[in-house]
Amino acid sequence: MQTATRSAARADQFQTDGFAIVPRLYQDSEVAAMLQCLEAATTNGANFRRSQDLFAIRDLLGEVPALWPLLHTPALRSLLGGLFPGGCHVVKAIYFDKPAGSNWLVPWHQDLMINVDRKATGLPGFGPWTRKPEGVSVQPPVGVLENICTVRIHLDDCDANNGELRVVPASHRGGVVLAAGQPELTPAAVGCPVPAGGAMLMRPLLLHASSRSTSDRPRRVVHLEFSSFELPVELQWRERHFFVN
Ligand SMILES: O=C(O)CCC(=O)C(=O)O
Repeated sequence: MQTATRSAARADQFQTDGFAIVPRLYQDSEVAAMLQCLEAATTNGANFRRSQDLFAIRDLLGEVPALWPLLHTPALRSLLGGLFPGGCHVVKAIYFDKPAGSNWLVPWHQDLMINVDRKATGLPGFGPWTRKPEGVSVQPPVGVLENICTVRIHLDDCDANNGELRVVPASHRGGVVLAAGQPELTPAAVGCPVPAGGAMLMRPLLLHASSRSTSDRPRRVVHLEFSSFELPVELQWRERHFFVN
């Protein structure tokens, strides 16, 4: 398939199903540079979580700003240009390392919370609020979530054995799904294998989960959320570090 046709098919799938796979967004040398940068990062503070089943860095681009020039390639800009013609900001970034044999599993959920700089009570449609050591988060109106595109960049080959994401196609179109409504939807789930250097695009409202790893291979992912939405003046995105245009 020609590149333009492939891009159009991917855009259609993203629109309809709420996710799409880009098999090759980064070259091997670019992935190697990202891994080197992450390995050099310090591992202390509220944004770092390390156990035998998971190593995670929250506010990744605040903690490891040297990673951004490695991520922000012409290929990423071109991908995002199709989704946000007027430009967008990174609004959340997390590194997930699910090591070989990890027991870390993630049950079915939607990503409903955004990270903000403060609690601003009385904003219509915003809530509930949470306050954790790393900062304040809030569930915004559905329109804010519908504007976000998550790009999960895979640094290792990922498949059903080492914790691929499972998703329910098109489940992002029904707004917030209550826990009682999930069993009706999850039998339609599909697995999302992604090769190293590839990326998975998804809408935060897409129902997703991931399993334990039964493999001797790690599964390292850079999770980036992008948005062009301007929050009400009382609030700022807590991790709005970089603009892409
Ligand atoms: O990376 C995973 O396995 C799950 C991550 C996830 O569900 C999330 O970021 O919401």
